[in-house]
Amino acid sequence: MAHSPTSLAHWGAFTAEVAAGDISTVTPIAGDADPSPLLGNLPGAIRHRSRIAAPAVRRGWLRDGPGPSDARGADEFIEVSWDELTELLAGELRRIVDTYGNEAIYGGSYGWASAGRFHHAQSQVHRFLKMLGGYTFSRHSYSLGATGVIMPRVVGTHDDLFKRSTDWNVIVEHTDLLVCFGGIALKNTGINHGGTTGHPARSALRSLRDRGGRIVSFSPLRDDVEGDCEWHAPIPGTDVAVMLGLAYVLATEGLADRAFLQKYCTGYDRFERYLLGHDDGVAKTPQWAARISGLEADDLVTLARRMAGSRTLVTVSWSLQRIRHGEQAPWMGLTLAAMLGQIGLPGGGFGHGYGSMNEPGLPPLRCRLPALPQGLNPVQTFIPVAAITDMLLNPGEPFEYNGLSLTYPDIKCVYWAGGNPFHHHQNIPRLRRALARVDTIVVHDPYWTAMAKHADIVVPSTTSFEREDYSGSRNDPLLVAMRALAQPYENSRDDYTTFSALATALGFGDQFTEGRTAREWLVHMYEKWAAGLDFDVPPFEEFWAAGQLELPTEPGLTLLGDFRADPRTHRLGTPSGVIEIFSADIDAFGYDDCAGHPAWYEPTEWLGGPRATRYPLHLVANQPATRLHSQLDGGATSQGSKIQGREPIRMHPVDAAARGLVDGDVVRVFNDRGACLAGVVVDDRLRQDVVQLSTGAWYDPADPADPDSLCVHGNPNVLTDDAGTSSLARGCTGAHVLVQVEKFARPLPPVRAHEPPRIVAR
Ligand SMILES: Nc1nc2c(c(=O)[nH]1)N[C@H]1C(S)=C(S)[C@@H](COP(=O)(O)OP(=O)(O)OC[C@H]3O[C@@H](n4cnc5c(=O)[nH]c(N)nc54)[C@H](O)[C@@H]3O)O[C@H]1N2
Ligand SMILES: Nc1nc2c(c(=O)[nH]1)N[C@H]1C(S)=C(S)[C@@H](COP(=O)(O)OP(=O)(O)OC[C@H]3O[C@@H](n4cnc5c(=O)[nH]c(N)nc54)[C@H](O)[C@@H]3O)O[C@H]1N2
Ligand SMILES: [Mo]
Repeated sequence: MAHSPTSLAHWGAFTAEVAAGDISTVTPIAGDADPSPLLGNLPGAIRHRSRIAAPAVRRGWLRDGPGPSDARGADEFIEVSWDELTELLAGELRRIVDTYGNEAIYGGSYGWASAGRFHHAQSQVHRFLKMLGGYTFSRHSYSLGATGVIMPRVVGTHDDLFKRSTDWNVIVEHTDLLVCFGGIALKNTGINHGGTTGHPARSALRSLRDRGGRIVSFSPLRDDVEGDCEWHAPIPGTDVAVMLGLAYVLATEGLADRAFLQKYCTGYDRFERYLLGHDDGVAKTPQWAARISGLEADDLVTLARRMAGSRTLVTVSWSLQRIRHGEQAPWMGLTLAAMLGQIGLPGGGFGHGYGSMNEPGLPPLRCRLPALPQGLNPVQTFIPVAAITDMLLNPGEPFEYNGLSLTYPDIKCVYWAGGNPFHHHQNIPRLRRALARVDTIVVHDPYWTAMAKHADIVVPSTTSFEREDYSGSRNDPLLVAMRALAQPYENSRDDYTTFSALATALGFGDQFTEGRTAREWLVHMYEKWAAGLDFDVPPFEEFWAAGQLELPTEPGLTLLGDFRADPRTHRLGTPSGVIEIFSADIDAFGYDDCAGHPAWYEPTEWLGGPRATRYPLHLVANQPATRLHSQLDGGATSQGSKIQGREPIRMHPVDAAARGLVDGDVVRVFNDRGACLAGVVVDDRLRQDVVQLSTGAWYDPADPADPDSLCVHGNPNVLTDDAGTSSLARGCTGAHVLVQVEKFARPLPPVRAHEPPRIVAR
């Protein structure tokens, strides 16, 4: 048994024992004070039965050639050699480009893939497709679809809200009142894109409390803040109304900081007219907010006064913008913080994403990281990332996005490497119908995910544990060498090797590889990076031997501290240079679902609306505590949470009793879009009428040929609505959906999600 040097996943750095070609035990690195439980999914990940052993082609595609097909997801596969795969795939890409043009390739290929600066699947696939002549691409993320559009317009940036957020140490020292909308869910802070080598959030919250700081959490789930806190459980999706109720108290009791609003903001007056009801006759009083949110008006009045009297940090989790009208919560959170006048003061102001990812609160690097050059995409056509089904079903149709009138392209080939749309996209029955209409779907993945099973050409990738790389992230001090822990599984290959062979077959091999092996790229990227730094780093071999390299960071930041200190020099990137509580640009778009100032809009999927009479439970489809998205769902930590093999659904005791349900029952969760099975966990740490079913259980249709089939495993995206946040951002709205739950009385169908599809001889 060999003990490895350090390696790394998006959820932490570790060493591993390796036996018989697989990870057997994992030990977090010594410096990580609060390692992620997700490390428990790694043992057995390399030789798991869901691995793809060899290149494979869907039988119907091989037989009939490219074209629309309803058989995707139900068909058998035929294994082919690498040479045959390269020839088939290169030929098909050439055919698409020659017949329809590069725009007909959708290469958005959204997804988290694995950590690693060189083998990062997104970087590889985008570099390859750019050199092929380009592809239709996607903008923004499922994570921050609404924030990514609204916040640059109103505060001039979205990235810096996380990258240059107020440091945990500043919060610990200065914040008196931490008012968190969406809690600070420690389960989520295990993760950081590109990996993370320390997890300070838990101890920061503890130290804050030790100093006398108070935490107020607005969330349907009590355990979104661990330990002592004041818990308010509004009806999900009503946070903006709650914030307006608080703002009303500030505005009418002389508690709003008018000097701050005058100097650092624009458009407060326009917003205040709305707040006080001068235009629509509806004053957004605490009583008004209480009627919508189900909270007590007096509690809001008291809290607003406390917020004005203390050093207060208002935080908004990312989940609050992954719902219909998701633009409003971060914009209104910022507005509320602006009214308190503490933006830019240590421990006060605004935060976005504490408890969503590890990054907020961590000091940023003072330098960039080594990177694989990407080149430019000759094709300009794009969609907002979560519009994939809309695009595939509506070629040639116009749509609105961020003030632009755009047209959906006619896609013939969908190319995916490093993501899983059957994890991330809403309304899977609709997605399946959309995927059925293209000519060819190509998927690179190490595992037989549902996306791989719905592909025509399946490319078996290695995992990051079977190759050499290094990784780091912009708010973590360590660049970590990732040593290969085992040989590539069966006939799998890293994506670089696949794309190199394809590029060679297509005539641009030298341009793609620049004549370098993967190892030579690691050295080259490192050396190029090192040459651009204003401090010295050791030569590559020395870094590689040491296993890690500590980089300088910028501790002690306060978000927008420099803007407050000197608003002229640190003018924001908004049209006015200051915070836009009213945006003339957004107003000019004339959208009826996103006006020029933050406002309350009734969502469709909420307990206060008409749909709730048919589907009376509000399902929170949040991030899973036991894995990263769908990754390693077959691992021990994830499997350990399942109930009779199904994903757990948490229910309030009153809701469970009303349906005759007890712990361990299997239920059918359904609405008019679809249905899935899940295993009941009765828990009073939820608001009544709320159920929680996290994302990430692999889609497992009882009848793979039927797009409307019951998912027997518990993927909430068979239920969610594929509606955008608004005409402004068209972000993902998968966080919320209304459902009904009933006992599943029939014999339990087997879970086959992690079994490979049928592979047949030619
Ligand atoms: N209902 C609902 N839906 C949601 C959300 C929600 O809150 N509610 N959240 C959304 C959010 S925030 C996100 S970010 C998305 C996440 O959606 P994704 O990022 O698409 O989900 P992952 O499961 O991380 O998919 C990554 C895939 O990459 C594969 N992979 C790993 N390493 C490699 C590699 O080296 N090469 C290749 N080729 N493949 C590799 C993995 O096996 C896996 O299949 O989901 C979104 N979906
Ligand atoms: N363990 C783990 N951690 C992860 C991930 C993962 O897959 N697993 N994914 C990572 C990724 S890609 C992302 S983008 C981030 C996402 O970060 P978030 O979007 O913030 O994560 P969620 O877990 O969806 O939501 C956080 C909490 O918000 C609460 N919430 C939901 N709806 C409402 C509401 O209407 N009002 C209020 N007040 N609260 C609400 C839920 O109770 C939920 O637990 O997480 C990251 N962290
Ligand atoms: Mo995300």
